[in-house]
Amino acid sequence: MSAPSQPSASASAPAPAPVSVSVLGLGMMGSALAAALLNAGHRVTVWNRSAAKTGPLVAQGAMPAATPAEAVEASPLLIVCLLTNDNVTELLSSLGDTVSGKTLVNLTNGTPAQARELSAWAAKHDARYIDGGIMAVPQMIAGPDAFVFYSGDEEAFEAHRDTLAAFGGTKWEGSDPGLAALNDLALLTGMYGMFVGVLQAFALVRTENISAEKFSELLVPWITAMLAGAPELGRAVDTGQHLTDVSSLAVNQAAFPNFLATYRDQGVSPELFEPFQAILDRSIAEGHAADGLSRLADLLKAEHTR
Ligand code: FVH
Repeated sequence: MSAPSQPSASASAPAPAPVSVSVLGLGMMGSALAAALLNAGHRVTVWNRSAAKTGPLVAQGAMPAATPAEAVEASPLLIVCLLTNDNVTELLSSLGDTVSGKTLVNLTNGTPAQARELSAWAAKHDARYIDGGIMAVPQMIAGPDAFVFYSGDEEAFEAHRDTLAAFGGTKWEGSDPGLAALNDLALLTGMYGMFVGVLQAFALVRTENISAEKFSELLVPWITAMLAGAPELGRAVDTGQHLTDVSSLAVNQAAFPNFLATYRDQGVSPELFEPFQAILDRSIAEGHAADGLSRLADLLKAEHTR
């Protein structure tokens, strides 16, 4: 398995030779992907369950496929971007052996387990499988900040890397097909956790008619400064050295009831933060009072994996 790589930018690279690519699924994201391939000079065939969505892309030079099988027939490289992997499984089941000899790049959001299952399905049908996790919204595709995690068939990835660079940076995670989804979901976990805190803070300040937008001027630099400590926190998680002289779990556990009480007093639901009190309480009960917050990453693991 190769070492994870940094996203490689496509901006300064020479334009890759035009190739034939089929894009199956033209929702907001699939349409952005197909447009990026067209802009990069490739021959693009498009298919969507609701045929009307092919219109704008055909106007830009794409060829419409009337059926998924026609899209598969048209190109050696197939990009699939549907709503869920259940939709992908259903689509692939209808295609069967027609995918033989093709490279299938699945950019649908899903779980590592689903990616491994789809990879096994592809292998059974003599197709090469690459799973991807898109770290961008459709408007960012092909821009400087977009990148995509990839994992699965490394030879196929290397063969198509230049074409895939049309979407943004390419970040190879390894030959286990589940790794792209794992990294994707881990980054999004950090994002959701952050926004949960931001939204709770907004709800709290609004109870006193403080402008949430104005408050964000304090919040953004504060969160940014706190996040600068993430590598140190990560090191503690990696090494299991959780003892701290900064802010112990005992101190956090003693203070956290103030947060929950304030939410209730001010008429804000504590439902998103009560689980945090519960794990702080468990950390003390299990004897980790002198450790820092990094210990919680261990406590979050299912018992049999600790
Ligand atoms: N949009 C975003 O910001 C995020 C960014 C990160 C990656 N996600 C994931 O990308 C997948 C597609 O998302 P999307 O934004 O394109 O979603 P929609 O615009 O809702 O399009 C959904 C497409 O899926 C087709 N589809 C749904 N069910 C089926 C089915 N049973 N069989 C075949 N196709 C199906 C749908 O077709 P239609 O409704 O137009 O006929 C659209 O093409 C997703 O995994 C995100 O999590 C996007």
